[in-house]
Amino acid sequence: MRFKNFALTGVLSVVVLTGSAANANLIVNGGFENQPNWDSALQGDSGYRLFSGSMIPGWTLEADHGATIHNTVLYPYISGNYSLNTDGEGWNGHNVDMYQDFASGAGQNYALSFDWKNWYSDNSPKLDVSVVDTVTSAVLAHGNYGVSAGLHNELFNFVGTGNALRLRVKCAPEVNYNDNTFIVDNFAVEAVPEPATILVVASGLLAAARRRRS
Ligand SMILES: [Ca+2]
Ligand SMILES: [Ca+2]
Repeated sequence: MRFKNFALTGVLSVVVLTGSAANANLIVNGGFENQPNWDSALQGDSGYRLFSGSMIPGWTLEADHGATIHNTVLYPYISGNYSLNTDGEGWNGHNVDMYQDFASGAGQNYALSFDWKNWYSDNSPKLDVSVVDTVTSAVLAHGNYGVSAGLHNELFNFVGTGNALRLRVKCAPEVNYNDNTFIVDNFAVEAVPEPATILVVASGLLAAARRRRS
């Protein structure tokens, strides 16, 4: 009876550990809700602001690229108080090209999720989202989107390499103007528990308990 209790306790601890790891978003400011530079933007009005460099916490914009952030006052958004409009207002003849890096564990399963929708229906620019290994350049997740009605919730599963991985959001192809085609929001990368591992650990503990009982 004592060993049976030991086995049960072991199984419960494994479930709790993996469950808590699954809830942490590895992407900083993935919903664009942190906007401390709203009042010092490159341009804007009461409904949007244009940012460059590292003005959006967590994200780095490539040189000569801008990112447009909408609030909820005048222009479309997805959730919270802010969303990204990927045209970057065509600033310097470019659309958005921004990224952020996050650490990955070798062999660890991850899920990338984000939301997007169209505002205008310009077929020239495409929204391009990827996760690339910063050391090997291996592409672990990639999506390219055009004009499609409704709100889209994208989900990619990929396996970590142990290297830093780079989440990039850009337009490919881009256009050199304020196309207003894509609104995106809620970028998240979360470690995913491996059900097979839990079963193996659980059955191992039960087998050990049985051996000690006999
Ligand atoms: Ca948001
Ligand atoms: Ca715009």
